[in-house]
Amino acid sequence: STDGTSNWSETKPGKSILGRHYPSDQTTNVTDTILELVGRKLYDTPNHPIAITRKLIESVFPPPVYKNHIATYPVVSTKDNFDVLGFPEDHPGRSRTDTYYVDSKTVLRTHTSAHQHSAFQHIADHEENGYTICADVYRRDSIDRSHFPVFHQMEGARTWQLPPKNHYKETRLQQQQRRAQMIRGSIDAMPKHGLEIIDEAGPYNDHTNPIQIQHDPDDSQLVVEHLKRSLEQLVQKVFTAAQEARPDQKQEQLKVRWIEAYFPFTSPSFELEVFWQGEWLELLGSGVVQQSILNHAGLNDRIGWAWGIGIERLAMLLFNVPDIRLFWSQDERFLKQFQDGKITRFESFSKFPPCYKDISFWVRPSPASASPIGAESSSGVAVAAGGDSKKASPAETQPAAFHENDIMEIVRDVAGTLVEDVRLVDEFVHPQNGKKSLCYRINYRSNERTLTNEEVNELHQKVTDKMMQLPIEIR
Ligand code: FA5
Ligand code: MG
Repeated sequence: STDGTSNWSETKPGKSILGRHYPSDQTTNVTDTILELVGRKLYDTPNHPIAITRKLIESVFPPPVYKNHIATYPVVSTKDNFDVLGFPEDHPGRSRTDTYYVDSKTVLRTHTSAHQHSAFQHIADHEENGYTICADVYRRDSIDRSHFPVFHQMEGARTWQLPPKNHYKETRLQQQQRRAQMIRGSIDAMPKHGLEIIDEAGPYNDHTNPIQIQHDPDDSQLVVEHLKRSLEQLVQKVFTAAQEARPDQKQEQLKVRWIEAYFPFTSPSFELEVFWQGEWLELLGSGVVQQSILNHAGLNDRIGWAWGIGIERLAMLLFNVPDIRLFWSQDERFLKQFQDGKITRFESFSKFPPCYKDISFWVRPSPASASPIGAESSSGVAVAAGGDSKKASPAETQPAAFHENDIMEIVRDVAGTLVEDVRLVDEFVHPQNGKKSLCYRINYRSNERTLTNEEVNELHQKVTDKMMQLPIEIR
């Protein structure tokens, strides 16, 4: 340019993602450590448990009713990831503490629902009824054996074009029966399962989990019943597969329950949980699709359901994998245990010793310093969010709020898969000055080898140094 300053887009550093370049801006928070995991295609790696699990889910939701898609490119617009799904402007899922922004308008998708709109349009254009989509997804999230910042989801949806209600020769009851029969027929066609499933949610709840006003309550309840029975088929298949893998041992009955949930893009909404290692583990979110979303895709005359499942979570149950980090392992002792089309019980190789390091600090008093401690951060469910976590810089007059996910991100960035979990172990408020003190315990432990003391000390020092960037005072 004429004034001698160089072109902004040439000098501004950026991110390269699968061959495309994105100039960074002040919103960018995606790290190189995360980008190293982009493009691994575990869902398409022969003999990998993620691929085997993907195929097992597809076998429960097969063509022609469900068209099975894979979405390989992980960068999507905020419009597709949030706006078209009805996320309100202030939804915590949108914040930089929860989501990896490539730039202010572009994110690494946080869920497969980012492709829901185009999948529904595809259905409309091709006169199909349903789909599944498998993809790698990305979230700034807590660190433990069932959470990893890169994971895999599968989304499924099914729609029905119900016959019109205004058939003049029929009574209202006859119309209702004919409409119901469409969905009832496919519910009855599913094989009965012998699982004991606790339904704590019911088909809807007027106050907390309502039927949409556009929907006939009978239609909505049938769609919910079809949704639940379909996903229970999947759970049954997991259970049977696990049993067949170990015919010598009687498998303990899986404990499974439905609970109410909230997503901006479904109502009523439900989550399915499984009892695993002494706790309820969330497998999936689901619900009756918001009619406005179907209408927007040209499916005005249809009603339908959708769900989104964590593939790792299901794979952990299927193969008895105790730690989500193992799916990223390149260790033959892990990889050689799995074979396409087979469900086998993973035999853990010896567990290496843990090394615990604590980090204590004062949180700068700030109006929005709450962190969603104990809540599953989620692309759907509204949890208390800590607001924006822009790195505090001298230029900033307003101190940024502390958010727990910022610690998680630093630990993942420094130590990658060498950390098993990070837990809040102590929290108190100073009686005089009202400042809050937090203590987090980091468990450094490799799945593949014994870490040396020096190595752990070095990692922990790096974590401590990087934490200086946060709006906290190390104690
Ligand atoms: C969603 O992502 C919704 N898009 C699901 C959905 C689709 C609802 C369609 C309704 C209709 P949620 O944020 O709860 O929902 O995540 C879905 C699943 O992903 C969770 O139940 C869990 O199994 C898995 N999951 C979430 N975070 C992680 C993580 N950090 N590591 C591994 N798995 C995770
Ligand atoms: Mg959830």
